[in-house]
Amino acid sequence: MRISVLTLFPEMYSVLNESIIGKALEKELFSVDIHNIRDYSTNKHKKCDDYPFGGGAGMVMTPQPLHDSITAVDPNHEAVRIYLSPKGQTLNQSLVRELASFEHIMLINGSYEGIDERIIELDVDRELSIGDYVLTSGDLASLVVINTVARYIPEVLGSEESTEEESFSQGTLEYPQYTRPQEFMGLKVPDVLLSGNHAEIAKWRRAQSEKITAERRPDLNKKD
Ligand code: 4FL
Repeated sequence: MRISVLTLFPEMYSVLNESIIGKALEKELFSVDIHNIRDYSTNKHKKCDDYPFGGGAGMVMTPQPLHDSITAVDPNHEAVRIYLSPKGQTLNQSLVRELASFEHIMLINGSYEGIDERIIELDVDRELSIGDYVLTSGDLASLVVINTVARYIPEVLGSEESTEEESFSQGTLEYPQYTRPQEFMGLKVPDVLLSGNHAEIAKWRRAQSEKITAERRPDLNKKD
């Protein structure tokens, strides 16, 4: 899988060199190519934003650098072009799985005041939000998309991690986990987990998942 990123803040993506994602990129299990939208501005000062027609606060990203960077990186429109925006479809685990099935996605990042609407009309396939709040730019949302999608790429997660049993994968929240020691600050690990009875352990975990999901997230539908 290939993920192309168009941004005014390429340095924000240095976090991709860390942790499990950094390892996966080193191993070339997928690729991320970062493009600075400013490099495509034909303005003599490389300007990429301007005042909104009709007035109002803030600046709007101009269409030229966006359109030229999008078409330079994806000339034959082979990528699924995604604009990160609070107006978009809200990301969830099933949408992450869908995005992970594409060969090439492009993440287009605007500043918080947004981009010229004509770019959305001309060049964008989908608008995606990571939640109901406003960021200073789409870039942190793009990093969330990259991180969540990468976990579905074969071999990115080691054998100890799994996308099958975790929160949301069954449409439920995950059961509580414990590790050594068996007693910590007077608190004991539930006996069933030490019993070696795998059927009883599975039953307990299922019951715990259902209880915590009903308490905290009754809105989660069983299939997510
Ligand atoms: C994008 C917020 C995706 C939530 C400002 C610019 C945003 C965002 N999800 N805030 N883009």
